[in-house]
Amino acid sequence: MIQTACGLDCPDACGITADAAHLPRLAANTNTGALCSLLNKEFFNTPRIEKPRIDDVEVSMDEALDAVAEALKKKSLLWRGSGHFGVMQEVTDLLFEKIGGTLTRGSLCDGAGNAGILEGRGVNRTLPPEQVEKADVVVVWGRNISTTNTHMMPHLEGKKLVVIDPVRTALAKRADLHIQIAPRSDFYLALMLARFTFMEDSEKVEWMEEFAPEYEEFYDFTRTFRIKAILNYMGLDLGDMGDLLTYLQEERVVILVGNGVQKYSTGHYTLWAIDSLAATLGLFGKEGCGIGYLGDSKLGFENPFAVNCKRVSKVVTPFSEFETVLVQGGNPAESMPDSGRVIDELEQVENLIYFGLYENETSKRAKIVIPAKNFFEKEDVRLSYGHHAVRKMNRVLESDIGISEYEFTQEIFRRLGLKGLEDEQYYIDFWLKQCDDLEEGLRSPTYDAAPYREGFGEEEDDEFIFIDDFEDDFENIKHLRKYRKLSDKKIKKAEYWLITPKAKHALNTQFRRDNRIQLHPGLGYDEGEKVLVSSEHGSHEFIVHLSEDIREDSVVITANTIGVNYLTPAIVSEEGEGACYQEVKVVIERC
Ligand SMILES: Nc1nc2c(c(=O)[nH]1)N[C@H]1C(S)=C(S)[C@@H](COP(=O)(O)OP(=O)(O)OC[C@H]3O[C@@H](n4cnc5c(=O)[nH]c(N)nc54)[C@H](O)[C@@H]3O)O[C@H]1N2
Ligand SMILES: Nc1nc2c(c(=O)[nH]1)N[C@H]1C(S)=C(S)[C@@H](COP(=O)(O)OP(=O)(O)OC[C@H]3O[C@@H](n4cnc5c(=O)[nH]c(N)nc54)[C@H](O)[C@@H]3O)O[C@H]1N2
Ligand SMILES: [Mo]
Repeated sequence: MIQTACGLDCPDACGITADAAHLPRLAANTNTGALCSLLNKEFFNTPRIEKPRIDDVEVSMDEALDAVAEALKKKSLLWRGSGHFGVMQEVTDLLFEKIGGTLTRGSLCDGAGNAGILEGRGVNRTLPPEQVEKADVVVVWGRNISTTNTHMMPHLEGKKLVVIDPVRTALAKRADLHIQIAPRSDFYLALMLARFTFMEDSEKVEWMEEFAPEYEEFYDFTRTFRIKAILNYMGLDLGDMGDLLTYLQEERVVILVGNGVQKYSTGHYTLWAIDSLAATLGLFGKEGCGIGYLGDSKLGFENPFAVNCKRVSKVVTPFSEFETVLVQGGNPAESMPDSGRVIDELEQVENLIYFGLYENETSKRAKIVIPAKNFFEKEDVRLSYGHHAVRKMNRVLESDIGISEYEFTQEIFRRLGLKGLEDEQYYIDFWLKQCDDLEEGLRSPTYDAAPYREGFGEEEDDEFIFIDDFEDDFENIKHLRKYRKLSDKKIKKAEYWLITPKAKHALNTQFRRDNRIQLHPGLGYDEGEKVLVSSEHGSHEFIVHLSEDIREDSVVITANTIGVNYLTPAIVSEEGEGACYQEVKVVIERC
C-alpha cells in the first residue's frame, strides 16, 4: 500500500492509498471515502501513447530525445498545460532559462477572476473548506460543484443552498433558491445586491469602518446604475433580489465562486464586484463566512523553478514566431480559444514537440512525440487551489512507458552540455520543507482558518479596496454579420450566448469526448439533429440534445466537446491575461 495523491487538475487534490499490485484498486483518503469516476474509471480506460515517434515513425526514446535537443537549439517556446498538477511539471522552466527560450504568461483558466480578487484583496487566499462546513448559507455562484469539485459536496449537506447559474444544473435542482441569471450579467447582480443592502441599512458598518472604510464611495458607485434597466438585462425582478438578500443577510454565509462568471473580457470586474458585495456584508475573516474562488496554491512558497525568461501570451500565443514549440501536459489545438487560429499557427511551426499521455489534435500535428509517465509512475508534490493540504506523490508503479518531466529535463541538459540541474530529491524537498508538518499531514505555510481576519494585502495590514470602475465594450453582432454574411433578420432571431462549462466524464479535453450542443426545446430543433453553429471566429457541427434546463437565449457546449473552441475568441481579458471563452454569441443553422 503506497500513499500518493491525485494529479488531475481539480481543486479536490485527493489523497490516495494505492495497492500497487492491484491497480486500479485505489482507496480514497477523502472526506467521502471515494474517488471520482474520472480517476477510478476514465483514467485507466483511456489508451496511452506508448512509443516515441518522429514524423509518424516509431523511434527509441534516445533518438526522440536527441531530436528534441537538436530542435531546442533553435528559437523555442514552452507551452505548458495543466494536464498534471504536480509542482515538478515546472522543472522544464529551468531548461528553458538555460537555452534562452520563451515561456507563457496568463491563463486559460481563472486569470480574469484572479485579477479581480487582487484588486480588492491584494492577495488571493484560499478559503478553507471547514468554513463552508460551518456556514448556514452557501451561495454557489457560477460554479458547478457536483461536477467539478465533488469532494466539496458533503460540506453543503444541511446548508441553505443558493445557486446562481444560467443553467439549471443538478446542483441548482437541489438548491433552496436558483437564480437562472442571464449569462455575463453577474457584475450587475453583485452591484445591485450591494446597493439594496445599503438601501435597507443592513450593511456591516462596524466591520467596514475597520477594514473597508471607503464604503460610502462604493455606495455612490452602485447608484450610477439604473435599477430597472439592470433588472431587465439580468432577466430578474425585485422579488428575486429580495429572496437573494434574505439568504445573504443570514449570520454565516459562504459564497463559492467559479470559473463561469469570469470567462469574459470583463471577468475581473465581476469578481471584484462580488468581493465588494461580500465586504458590504462583512463576510471576510469570520467563522462560517468567506468567499471561495480558485485559490493561489503556491502562495507563500518560494519556487525553485522561478526563472527569468521572455514570455508570450498563453491565450493568444503566437506559435508561428517560433521554430520549435514544446507542448507539455496540454492540448492547445483543442483547449485554447479560437482553434482555427491555433491550428493554423501550430502548422507553421517547424518542430512541434508534444510531450503528453494521450493522442489528440495537438499530438496528431506534432513532429516529435514524447510519451510522458502518468502520476502513478513518478515522484512529485501536490498542492491544491481548493484547500491547504500538501501531499507527497509517491511512485506506485514501475512502467516502461514514457519519461518523467524531471528525467526529460535531465536528459536534455546532458545532451546540450548544460550545468546546474540539482537532483530530483532536492526539488521535492525544496517544496516539502516549506510546509507545516502536522499530525494529519503537511500543510501550506499560508493556511489561515479565517483568511483576511487581520486585514488585506500581503502583510494583512491593508484595507479592502471597493470597485469604483466599470467599462464594457462587447460588440459581437456587428462582427457576426461580417463573418457569416447573415441578414439582420436572421441574426436577430438567432443569436445565443455560448456557455461552455466542464463535463462530468472528462477533464478538460482528457478522457471522454462529446459531440453535442444542448438547446432549449423552445428553439425548435429536434433531438439528434445535426446543426452548424457559427460565431465570428469559426463554425463547427454538433448534434442537438434538448434540455429544459437551459435558457432560451443560450446554448451549452461542454469543454470536452470536439470543435467547441472553433467558436471561441482569441482575446485576453482586460485584466489578468485570461481567456474569454464565453465572450461570444453564436448562430445556429440546420445542416
Ligand atoms: N469533472 C470535471 N471536473 C473538473 C474539470 C473538468 O473538466 N471535469 N476541470 C477542472 C478545472 S481545470 C477547473 S478550472 C474547475 C472549474 O470548475 P467550475 O468553476 O465549476 O467551472 P465551469 O464548469 O467552467 O463553470 C461553472 C458553472 O458556471 C456556469 N456559468 C456559465 N456562464 C455563467 C455566467 O455568465 N454566470 C454565472 N453565474 N454562471 C455561469 C456554468 O453553467 C457552470 O455551471 O473544474 C475542475 N474540475
Ligand atoms: N471551451 C472551453 N475551453 C476550455 C475550458 C472551458 O471551460 N471551455 N476550460 C479551460 C481551462 S479552465 C483549462 S485549465 C484548460 C485546460 O487545457 P489544457 O491544459 O490544454 O488541458 P487538457 O486539454 O486537459 O490536456 C491535458 C494534456 O496533458 C497531458 N498529460 C496528462 N498528464 C500528464 C503528465 O503527467 N505529463 C505530461 N507531460 N502530460 C500529461 C495529457 O496528454 C492531456 O492531453 O482548458 C481551457 N479550455
Ligand atoms: Mo482550469
